[in-house]
Amino acid sequence: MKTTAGIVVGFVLSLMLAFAMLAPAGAQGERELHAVNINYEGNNVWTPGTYVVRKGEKVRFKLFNRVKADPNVHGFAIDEFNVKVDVYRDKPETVEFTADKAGIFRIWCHLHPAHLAGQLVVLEK
Ligand SMILES: [Cu+2]
Repeated sequence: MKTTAGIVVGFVLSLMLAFAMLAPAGAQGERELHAVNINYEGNNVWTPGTYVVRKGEKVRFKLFNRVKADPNVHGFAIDEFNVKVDVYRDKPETVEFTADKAGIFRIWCHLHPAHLAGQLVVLEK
């Protein structure tokens, strides 16, 4: 029961963060997002789990690995945009790409595919 409540709270927080992330567009056509890898009740996840951008935007992800347990590196990959970055603990990385197609795209750890996946939502406009 406690775990279920925790998952619900985590999900709601992820949604809130995802919508918060949509608001602060930077320069015209650019969007900066932050993704943090954490261990939540034994699961490694990128949080927030869902990110929302608009088609055509230049997207800049700043990536932080805050997991204290080994391994000390986790992957951040979005296959459809040729994103594949190894992110070491406490060594932030940045990746940029143009969201040139709309849809829902999986974000995953290419180093440990069992880790929970997130998603990038690219709105048509
Ligand atoms: Cu991983």
